[in-house]
Amino acid sequence: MSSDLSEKILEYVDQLGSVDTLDLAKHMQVDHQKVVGIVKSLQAAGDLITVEQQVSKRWELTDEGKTVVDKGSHEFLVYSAIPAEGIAQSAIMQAIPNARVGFSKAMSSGWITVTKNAGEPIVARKVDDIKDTVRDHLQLILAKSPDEVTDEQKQEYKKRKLLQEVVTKSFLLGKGKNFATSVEKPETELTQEMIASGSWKEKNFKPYNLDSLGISPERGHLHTLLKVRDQFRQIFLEMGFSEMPTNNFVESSFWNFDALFQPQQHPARDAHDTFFISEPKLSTKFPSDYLERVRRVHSEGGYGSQGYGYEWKIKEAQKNLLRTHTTAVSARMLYQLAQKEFHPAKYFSIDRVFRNETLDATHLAEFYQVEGLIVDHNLTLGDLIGTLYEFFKKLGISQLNFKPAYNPYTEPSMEIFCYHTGLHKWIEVGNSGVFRPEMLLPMGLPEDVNVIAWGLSLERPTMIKYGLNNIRDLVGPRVNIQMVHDNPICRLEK
Ligand code: FB9
Repeated sequence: MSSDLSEKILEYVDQLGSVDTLDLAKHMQVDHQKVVGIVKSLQAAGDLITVEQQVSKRWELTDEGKTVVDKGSHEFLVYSAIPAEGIAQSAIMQAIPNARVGFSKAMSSGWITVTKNAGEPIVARKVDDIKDTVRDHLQLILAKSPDEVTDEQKQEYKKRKLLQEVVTKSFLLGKGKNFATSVEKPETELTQEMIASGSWKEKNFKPYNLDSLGISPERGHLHTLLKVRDQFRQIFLEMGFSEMPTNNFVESSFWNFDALFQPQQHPARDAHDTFFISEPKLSTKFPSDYLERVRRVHSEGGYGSQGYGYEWKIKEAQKNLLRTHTTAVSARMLYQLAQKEFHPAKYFSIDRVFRNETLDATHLAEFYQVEGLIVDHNLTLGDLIGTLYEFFKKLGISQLNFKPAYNPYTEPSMEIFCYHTGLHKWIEVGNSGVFRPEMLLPMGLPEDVNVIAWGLSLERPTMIKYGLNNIRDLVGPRVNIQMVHDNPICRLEK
């Protein structure tokens, strides 16, 4: 089908020298767009033909214009509906379609009069007969002799939506420098036998389109969460933080709780909130002197603290669990830091934590915790607040509010809120505090060294960023892979 159509076109060009695609379409009784399609493929076949875009405008009647030609112009219909003795204006308005336009045109043409005395205005004929030039003009245009109607009249009828100007793009075809009446599909491959037979010499090869982009190879796509993780990583690295190693989901209660001065009877330490490990059930390797200091600060206090005054049990501390926060990793890092000659440090972690919580639209039994901490001499709550403003500014958040909170391992503690311009409301964006001396001093950190820290999740900002209301659309078996595929890279601050 198309190949002979294209050859038909080439024949026309051959006979006529140059031909317009509109006329071609008429000659060959095919849709103009189809001809244009074939011209495009002929163009791709090398310099077979020359193609020049033509823009032609022509006047065409609208449906209303066609009605006028059939029944007469609106003003003509109004005039015709007026009996010799005149008629009530309202009657005309009801009786004739588009009476309003017709009436005003008949008035402006001086065909009718309106007498407004006491009762209802009466319409009467002003002249005995009229000529419906509008109709005549439209008829001329319909009869393909538009030049007999002046341009301003055409503009007038266009304004009256009786006429419309149709712009048609077409192409003037001519003979190209390699014109032929048959489309010899250019070779796209230089094959071994062509080379062997030398037939390549008289073959016509399709020019290489060196600008064409290759097919983008199917490749994996970072999960949306990991795209956001990278953004957070970037922010921390820009602020001079270094990442803590978090590759240990299984942790001992000692580092997850005891080292953080979280008492052994704290509700978070029971199986309702924490996933304990049955195999291996216990960890036994702890720095014994440090463990002793932790036992003492829990049970008897010290470092200016009265402690909790309960009998601290090593068994409890040995229980393995799935870490409930990456603050356990922070404890390990701070302990290691204390074993060396002290130097200020800034650490961050972004990794999974596990909580045996009631599942709902925004909570799963695991989430990615983002945590930052700064260790230095005489750090204050002010330093923490200042740092939080710096951090959230890089997230595109400038309005923060702080609400006093409680964590077993920080005093003072603050929940962080931001005014989210997109959601037009204040939302909780994290938690923070100054680690307690009962946590730091047993590690061996110097007296005047303080640690400020804060934490948030990865899921919440990701859900807000990508407009997801249910965590299961972000994580888990229900995730629509296309969403991961199509989700643009994440610019948190945007
Ligand atoms: O992520 C949270 N909210 C959030 C964060 C960013 C954000 O960005 C938007 C683009 C603007 C939007 C929302 N939250 C913390 C607040 C709430 O969602 C909260 O309901 C849920 N929290 C999780 C814990 O749920 C049990 C988020 C998670 C969380 C909470 C606290 C910490 C870490 C994660 C912490 C801590 C901490 C405190 C002191 C010292 C060290 C760590």
